[in-house]
Amino acid sequence: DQIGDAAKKLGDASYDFAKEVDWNNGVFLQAPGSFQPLKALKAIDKMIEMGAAADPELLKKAADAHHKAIGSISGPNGVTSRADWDAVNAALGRVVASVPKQKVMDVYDAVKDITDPKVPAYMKSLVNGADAEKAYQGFLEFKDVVAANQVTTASAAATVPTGDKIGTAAKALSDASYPFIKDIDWLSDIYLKPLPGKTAPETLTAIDKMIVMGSKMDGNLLKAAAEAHHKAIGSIDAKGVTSPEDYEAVNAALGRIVASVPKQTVMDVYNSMAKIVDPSVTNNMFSKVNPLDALSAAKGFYTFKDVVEAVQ
Ligand code: DGD
Ligand code: CLA
Ligand code: PID
Ligand code: PID
Ligand code: PID
Ligand code: PID
Ligand code: PID
Ligand code: PID
Repeated sequence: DQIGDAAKKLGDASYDFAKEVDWNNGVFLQAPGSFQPLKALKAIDKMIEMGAAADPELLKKAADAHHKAIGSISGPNGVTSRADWDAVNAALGRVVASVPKQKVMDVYDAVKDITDPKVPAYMKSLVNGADAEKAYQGFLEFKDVVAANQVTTASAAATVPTGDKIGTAAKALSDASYPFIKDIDWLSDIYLKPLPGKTAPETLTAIDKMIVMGSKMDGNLLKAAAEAHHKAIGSIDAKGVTSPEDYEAVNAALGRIVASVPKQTVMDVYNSMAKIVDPSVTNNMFSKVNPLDALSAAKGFYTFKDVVEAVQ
């Protein structure tokens, strides 16, 4: 297709740049400017809306392309192979083309709103500047091909199951855990801190398992989960906490996407995360909330998971 061909030209223009970026640099975990959690949540909300509008098949293929690209990483900078670099760009270009232009620009504008104007120049200062400009020129040509292949209307909303066992169980889980949700400081910057003692390649291994799980999920249910998160963001209070109803809808939606993949795929995520998350992290989280609320939430989760497993 045209986007695939254009991605090869983009690769010619950008792979030198890609090799020069230090993908293992911890700076990419930082907020791209001053820490503004509510504005950052707005930007993420725009990404969620774009994801919910995207073609689920193309999202799945983009996830697969990333998984494959992680497998061909080499060298100290963590760069993927030339072929996989092109395949990722092609897959993302197709995702972009599957949503109306305005949804893409809304993401750009919202991210721009939390990005210090000095950040792009700083990024450029870490690589060969001429190669960065060559890559950007390639992006500008690529985006014209994407725009020429872009849909003009948004896809239909997801179908949300009703009266299913997971929906009923989600009510009990939500009742048991909402007090805990209210105890958590959602606007803290602690969630942007590096995991103690873990390198980027180690962390990427666990993220890879999530990518694989995402790729196996039922596309309609994944879309529904994104829509549920978007709705929940719309009802947050000043402390970032969503309403009980929207919280319940998020739990139901996530239970359904978990049930749509094999158990082992879920356990692969859990086990790889358990390897990189030191117990001090969990204990620190626990120390900041009411312990009885946390224990009630945990009990609710362990009951919920049996219902999910039964329909998995
Ligand atoms: C950039 C963009 C990269 C900056 C990276 C910041 C993004 C961080 C995202 C963090 C989000 C949170 C997610 C994580 C949450 C964690 C949860 C725990 O360098 C601009 C200005 C605005 C930049 C900010 C907006 C970036 C938006 C990027 C997409 C967002 C999506 C992704 C988010 C991440 C999540 C992924 C899943 O656009 O951009 C560089 C540009 O900066 C440079 O400016 C451009 C002008 O826009 C353009 O108009 C033009 O002036 C150009 O061109 C210069 O500069 C000129 C000529 O016109 C060209 O022809 C050519 O010759 C060129 O010069 C050559 O120099
Ligand atoms: Mg990605 C984007 C890393 C998994 C879906 N992703 C980005 C970039 C960053 C990144 C490179 C955001 C920051 C930025 O804009 O820099 N993703 C990244 C990693 C992983 C991952 C490390 C780990 C596996 N992503 C992942 C998965 C999905 C996505 C699983 C779902 C399938 N990701 C996704 C989308 C988008 C990203 C939809 C974006 O739109 C965003 C992005 O790249 O926006 C431009 C700048 C970008 C780069 C350095 C890489 C692109 C290089 C282009 C082709 C040429 C360079 C041009 C110029 C020099 C700089 C960019 C200017 C900009 C205005 C265009
Ligand atoms: C400018 C000036 C003009 C010239 C110009 C110009 C530049 C405009 C630009 C630009 C626009 C632009 C847009 C970009 C958009 C990036 C969008 C990224 C989206 C990320 C998403 C992440 C996610 C997911 C995901 C799916 C999940 C939901 C999420 C489900 C159902 C200024 C050059 C024209 C870069 C969507 C993918 C996993 C949230 O206009 O003169 O330069 O860049 O998890 O959904 O699971
Ligand atoms: C524009 C203007 C509108 C019209 C429009 C428009 C286009 C927007 C577009 C577009 C946005 C867009 C985004 C693309 C992003 C591509 C990102 C590629 C990332 C590749 C990576 C590869 C890799 C790896 C990996 C992880 C490793 C690092 C690597 C570590 C820690 C402008 C059409 C709407 C194409 C990250 C995965 C293995 C490098 O908005 O008018 O057209 O395209 O090895 O991580 O090692
Ligand atoms: C400039 C002027 C214009 C011309 C121009 C220009 C240059 C702009 C540039 C540039 C922008 C730019 C951006 C780059 C972005 C790279 C993003 C990489 C993201 C990597 C990640 C990696 C990671 C992980 C991971 C999970 C870990 C955290 C991390 C935990 C809990 C100035 C040329 C356009 C290079 C996200 C995945 C392992 C961080 O605009 O005229 O030159 O470069 O380790 O999670 O640990
Ligand atoms: C233990 C001991 C026994 C008792 C026991 C026990 C506990 C086990 C547990 C547990 C397992 C467990 C699993 C959990 C799994 C969480 C998985 C999260 C996945 C996240 C993903 C994120 C993503 C996306 C997304 C889609 C994108 C890709 C991504 C596309 C196509 C120890 C109690 C049985 C909590 C997938 C969603 C946006 C990466 O066994 O005695 O306690 O918890 O962006 O994909 O867009
Ligand atoms: C298990 C054992 C195997 C069998 C198995 C199994 C089950 C795994 C499961 C499962 C995992 C799982 C995960 C669930 C997670 C639910 C998470 C809910 C999150 C809700 C949020 C709501 C909100 C917001 C929002 C953003 C705001 C904050 C809030 C800010 C900054 C165990 C079956 C495989 C159900 C976060 C979105 C508005 C609070 O593996 O043997 O069954 O379920 O307002 O952000 O303000
Ligand atoms: C313990 C002992 C057992 C019993 C037990 C127990 C407790 C465990 C606990 C607990 C675990 C736990 C975890 C918590 C996790 C909260 C995660 C919140 C994430 C929030 C995010 C917010 C954000 C943003 C956002 C984007 C911004 C960055 C942020 C940028 C660029 C010990 C009870 C089981 C509470 C990600 C979205 C706005 C950070 O196990 O016997 O009690 O709690 O602002 O992006 O700015």
